[in-house]
Amino acid sequence: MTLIRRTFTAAAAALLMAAPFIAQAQDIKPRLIRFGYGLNEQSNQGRAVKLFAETVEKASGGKMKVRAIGAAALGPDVQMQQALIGGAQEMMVGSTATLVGITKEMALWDTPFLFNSTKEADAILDGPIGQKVMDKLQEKGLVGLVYWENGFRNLTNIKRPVTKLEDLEGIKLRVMQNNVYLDSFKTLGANAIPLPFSELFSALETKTVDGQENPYNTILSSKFYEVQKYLSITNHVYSPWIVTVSKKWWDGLSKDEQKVLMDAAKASRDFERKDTRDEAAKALADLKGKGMQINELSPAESARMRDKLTKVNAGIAANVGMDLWTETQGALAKLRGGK
Ligand code: KDG
Repeated sequence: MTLIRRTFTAAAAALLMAAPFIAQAQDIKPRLIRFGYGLNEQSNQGRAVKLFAETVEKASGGKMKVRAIGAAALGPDVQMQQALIGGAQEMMVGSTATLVGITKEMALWDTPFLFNSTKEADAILDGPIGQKVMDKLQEKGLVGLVYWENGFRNLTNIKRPVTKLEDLEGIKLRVMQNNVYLDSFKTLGANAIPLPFSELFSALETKTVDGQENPYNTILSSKFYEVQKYLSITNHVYSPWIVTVSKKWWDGLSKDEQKVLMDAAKASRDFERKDTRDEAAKALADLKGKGMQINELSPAESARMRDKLTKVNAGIAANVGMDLWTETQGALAKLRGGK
């Protein structure tokens, strides 16, 4: 046998011997998951993403690593959604309201005063109706895992306390990029201006807008109290967040990997809801301590707001589909002890 053949044979033998170790070395290279979100690391959103990351790494024995990337460093919700659809990013959490452009049924969750309590919200979102809406994402290249709680939204502004509907007249109010929010606040007389969350603080600071609406947790964690004087408690809508993954990427995972992610998503949902509610319970006192002037709409004024906003419901029902709308109203009536 010539020298060249002998050398080649020896090299081939060595490679064959090393193959399992190379394979094993490749095996331990962790699967990296980029998880983008819009609030900061200290927010309820950031704390829940951190817990999700820790749970995935532990459950996968280090074979799956989640890189939590907050403060909209990967872009606003709508940009991250496109990155997931294209497969350039693996995971995100964001508002269901910013998903309406992709899946119109998500507008169901924008309905003013849809839920009267977090108990109702959990029951519907985690039940068949929430799953049905979530499943609609798949035809658009996204997979919804769980809903988290953003929370009941309230108004802040620099002009005046909102004690009655007329006080909203002419206030430049930032809203999420979503037609229901736009229509709702135009109906209430505000000058509604859609902006991504990532631009909100600077828009408030430069007085490009006078006010905004968000749950207490976000007003606290995003330090809106530094640039807003009045907080008016309206609880005008319950806003969910939703944890989504790229379907392109999800479909390439093993069943075991998908189970690790789904189990961690459910654990993070339960953690996030409790953490958010605990924080919200003391947020008013915290915000008062930061100098905000707080008022609560009277039941009569709240009823006026509800009545005025039912005008948008017909548009939502037509948009999401009467079957889904009717099913939701029926499920809520049942929860409330109705027929
Ligand atoms: O990633 C930030 C989004 O979750 C955002 O939708 C939060 O409620 C929000 C808002 O007002 O934009």
